[in-house]
Amino acid sequence: MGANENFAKLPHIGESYRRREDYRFLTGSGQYTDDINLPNQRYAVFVRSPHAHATIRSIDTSRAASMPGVARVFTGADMAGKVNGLPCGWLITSTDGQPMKEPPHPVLAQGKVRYVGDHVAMVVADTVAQARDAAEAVVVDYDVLPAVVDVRDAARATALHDAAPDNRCYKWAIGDKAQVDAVFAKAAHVTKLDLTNNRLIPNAIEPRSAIGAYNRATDDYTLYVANQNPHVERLLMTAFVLGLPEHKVRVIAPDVGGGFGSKIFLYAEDVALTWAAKQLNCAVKWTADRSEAFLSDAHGRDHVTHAEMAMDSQGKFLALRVHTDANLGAYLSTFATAVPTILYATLLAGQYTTPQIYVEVDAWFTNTAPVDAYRGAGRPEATYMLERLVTRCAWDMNLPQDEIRERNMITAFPYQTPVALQYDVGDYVGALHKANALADVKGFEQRRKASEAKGLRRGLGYSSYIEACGIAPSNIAGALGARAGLFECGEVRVHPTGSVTVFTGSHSHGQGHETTFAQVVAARLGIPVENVDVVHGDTGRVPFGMGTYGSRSISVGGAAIMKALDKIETKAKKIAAHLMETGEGDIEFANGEFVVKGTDKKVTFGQVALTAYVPHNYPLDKLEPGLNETAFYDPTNFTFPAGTYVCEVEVDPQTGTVKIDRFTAVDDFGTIINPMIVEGQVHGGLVQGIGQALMENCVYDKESGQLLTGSFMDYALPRADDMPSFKLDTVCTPCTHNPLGTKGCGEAGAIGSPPAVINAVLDALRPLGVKDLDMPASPARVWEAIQAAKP
Ligand code: MCN
Repeated sequence: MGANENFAKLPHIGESYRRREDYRFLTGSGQYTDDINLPNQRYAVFVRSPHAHATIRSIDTSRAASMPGVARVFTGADMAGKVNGLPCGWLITSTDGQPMKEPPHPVLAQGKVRYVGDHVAMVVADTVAQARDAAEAVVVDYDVLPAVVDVRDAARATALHDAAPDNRCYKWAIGDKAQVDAVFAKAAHVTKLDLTNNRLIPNAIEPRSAIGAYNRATDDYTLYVANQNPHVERLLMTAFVLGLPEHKVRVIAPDVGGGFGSKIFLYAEDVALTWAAKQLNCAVKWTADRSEAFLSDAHGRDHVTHAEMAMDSQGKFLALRVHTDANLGAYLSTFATAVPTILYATLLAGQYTTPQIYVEVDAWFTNTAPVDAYRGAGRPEATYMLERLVTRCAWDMNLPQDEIRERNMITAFPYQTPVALQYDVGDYVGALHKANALADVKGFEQRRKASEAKGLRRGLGYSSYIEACGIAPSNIAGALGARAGLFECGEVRVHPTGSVTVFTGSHSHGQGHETTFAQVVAARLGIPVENVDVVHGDTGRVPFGMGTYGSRSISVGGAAIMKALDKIETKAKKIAAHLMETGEGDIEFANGEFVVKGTDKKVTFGQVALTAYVPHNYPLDKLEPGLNETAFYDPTNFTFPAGTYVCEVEVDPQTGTVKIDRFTAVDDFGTIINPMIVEGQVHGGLVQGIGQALMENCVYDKESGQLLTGSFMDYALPRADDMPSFKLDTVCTPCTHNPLGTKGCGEAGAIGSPPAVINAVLDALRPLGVKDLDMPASPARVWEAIQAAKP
């Protein structure tokens, strides 16, 4: 199936339809997991570790178990030998000859706790209040051990796991070290940079929530869960943890109030609730409160990196050398191992022709919450590192930030990078020029002078990002050492009246799939968009699915639906040929009509659908009744959205306050299905990226391992009034290998924006002698950097 050049021209494509799902969300009639209540339902509360690292000497549940309303108190001992540990779903292969360490990750602690918030016991009672009271009555005797939270200290710290005595999970490298070293030895100039990518806490509006249910009559389980990929959740839980046949477990992810990656993973709570439902023969419900979410949702980022760029005397990039230490937290979360490797190191060519690249990653266990994918997952870390380094190179070479970028940008496609990926298409210079014009970069000097007259410093920052979306082609993921690739499934059910229900393995939790997927189907079949319904998030209704993350849904999930629609067209043509008494090769399909080539004889899509279910004089030996097709689509490559972001800030040197005055984003998402939804996605991503750059920071106490930013009082989320009015535009080079020509848009803003902001802040502060600054550029940090730079 090649790219459909004409797809973008079809009706419904490029139309800003309002999101049909918004009616139920805005009128309070959405159905989130916590809105669901089942008959015979009890409530779970988890006893969590107050210590970052400790041996459990004993757990006394006797008083808690006898308290009013308490059904049972479960501990790790109850599960031992019956429930396996949580698996890491996407393992990679170490490249240093040592096996990757995959220590056990018990659902409830077995003898040891490894981070504040680790699961120690689960109390199930008739009400939440009773469960909470009883949880406080569980007495745990801990022997506290030294904790480590900073990845730089991990190698020398007390071991968390017997399987990893030096706390290192793996070492992974890509590129030819000897060749890169040789280029560095002869380079005219080398620019070096040390930086930290700050740890973030995802904070979706809806906290995690789940209900485990069991039907003794049929021996079936149902798990309702706020989750982004119900089939993967079911597969991991049944095959690895509970040892159940998959068909005995139905996972339903109803309306989900945001995830940003944090709801992809199989969490301990989901397993414990499902298992307990059978033990107690009742439904067991749990909804995290916000404090639990801070402690126990998988966190994001947390890299420490040293990077070096070798250049010739004209600022042409010759080689890039990078070492990164990645914090994995206390246990391996589902996709954790892939984030600092496959999703990070392979992106380090960026938009540039750097011919030699060597990247080495050490991944470490620490006494912190597990770290996994968070909006962008590896790609924001790659972009932040590279785009900070490129701007530093520009300053070292006395070149404008845009000039050094343009000098090094890839202009011929397809382009094979030295770090495994092959970019199919792009227009990087076009996006840069458009961003310069839209941002009025020419007027910057004048605005800088105006700011100076007010005692303020003004700075301009660039970031030219690229990301690999449409995660993940099995062939490429496999070649990079991952144990699994990620295809997608779509089923198209045409009803006798010609309306259509589409079942997709993608999961919408704020991205508007119910609207955009309907646009795709309506365009392809030439029917009204209102005639298409989209079903997702239920293993009992959707044949299979890999879920939503890695901005994959339209390009992989949408492509699977397109493949099923191809099959629908093939069969529908046979039916049309039968109706018009001609050969199927004579039939053309366009705009919802089947026409006999070269004649005015035609039947509509609706007539064909009806005939499929009311087969009149049907050649049953050649044609089955019904019009219902399923397809699986495994992409041959990633999609590569790219763009240039330009940020302009004003900094008050007296207070360290940074104000974003202008922010311009020019992106290439290929063919755009719904411009309004895409704009919304970019806005959301930008806010998260700017939040990381200026405000958000997850901090653990170095000594005790306590989470210091465990509430919104300490963890600053950006608000609308922290944001400027964004200027957005696009360039368009349709993806060459999926039938829609689309590239993902769901993470771009969060990937491209942090370096643009920090580069702008540094540009403003350079005249004051400030050379470096880590995120978040909070007023205190900026002020301190200004003071430290004073002669
Ligand atoms: N789209 C389009 N044209 C394109 C590309 C996308 O019209 N060329 C539309 C799609 O049809 C879809 C939306 O834009 O309706 C996003 O599509 P896509 O880029 O394929 O991303 P996904 O749907 O796979 O969403 C995942 C992405 C990720 S990885 C994170 S993290 C994220 C994000 O989406 N989390 C979100 N956006 C979010 N938005 C909300 N509200 N909540 C989250 O948790």
